[in-house]
Amino acid sequence: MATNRTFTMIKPDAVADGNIGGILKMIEEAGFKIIAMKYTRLTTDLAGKFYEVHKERPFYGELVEYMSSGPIVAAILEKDNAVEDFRTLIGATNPAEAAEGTIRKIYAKSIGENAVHGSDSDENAEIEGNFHFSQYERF
Ligand code: DAT
Ligand code: MG
Repeated sequence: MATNRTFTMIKPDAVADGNIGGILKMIEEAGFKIIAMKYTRLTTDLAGKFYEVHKERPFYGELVEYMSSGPIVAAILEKDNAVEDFRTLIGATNPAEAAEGTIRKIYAKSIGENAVHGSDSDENAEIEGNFHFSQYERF
């Protein structure tokens, strides 16, 4: 299991607002190496599968609709302690609670439209990276 990798998406609101460059700059300056990256758009089916763990939660429908509403940037990132360090860099789910200087504090609009995804465990980082990328798309 690759404990030095995590998976991220720059979400539709951040892409639409022209924040891809700003967010990637923060990610690179924090010492993450980009292993795989693509500009793509999730269908509602794919977004539903990606967030299947949240199926029973009241915001699931809204989340799936939002995540398929426009293009995203998906990426696999590498760094020592990647999952935990990336969660620290992005900040709390709700930007109102996110620490100063975090990506969500700077770029997120709300708890739903919160600019970026970050895996919550090594196991999910592996699953989520495999969801978006083949072995031939990793460098
Ligand atoms: P995180 O993205 O910080 O891992 P999560 O896994 O609990 O947060 O939820 C996944 C996404 O679902 C989150 O990024 C935004 C959305 N979401 C979470 N809680 C929500 C809520 N109370 N209302 C609306 N959307 C929510
Ligand atoms: Mg999560």
